Amino acid sequence: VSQTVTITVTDVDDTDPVFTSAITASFVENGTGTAYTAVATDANAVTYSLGTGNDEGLFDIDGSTGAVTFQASPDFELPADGNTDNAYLLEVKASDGINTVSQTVTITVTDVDDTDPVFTSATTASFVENGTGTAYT
Ligand SMILES: [Ca+2]
Ligand SMILES: [Ca+2]
Ligand SMILES: [Ca+2]
Ligand SMILES: [Ca+2]
Repeated sequence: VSQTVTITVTDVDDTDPVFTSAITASFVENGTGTAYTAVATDANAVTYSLGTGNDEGLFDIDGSTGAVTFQASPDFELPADGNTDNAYLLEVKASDGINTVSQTVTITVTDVDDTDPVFTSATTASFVENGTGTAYT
């Protein structure tokens, strides 16, 4: 006897997501909100996450939008990144549920003048009566 057997090959998503977002961004100190947005394309829905081992612990990422935010507003004068050079390094991951790819992103915190001027002149002066000219500088 004989029988006919049909073997159907089923599809597996074996195509990696592809990052289209930049690998650098800059962010003004003392700011809040999105510092960087990870974007990767794939035939399927992509979810985002952060790696470990760099400065990722200082950031949050929105798994569906890829928006990266500082957990605490960065201070240029007190950099919190590993080597305190205001260049924050993080590994961003994109997954389609099966395949995960990553890229390393550098977010550079830029300086704003947030230091008040400081008076160095004396707080008292004396001036001889009947005089003219500069009384105090
Ligand atoms: Ca895919
Ligand atoms: Ca500052
Ligand atoms: Ca750094
Ligand atoms: Ca500053």
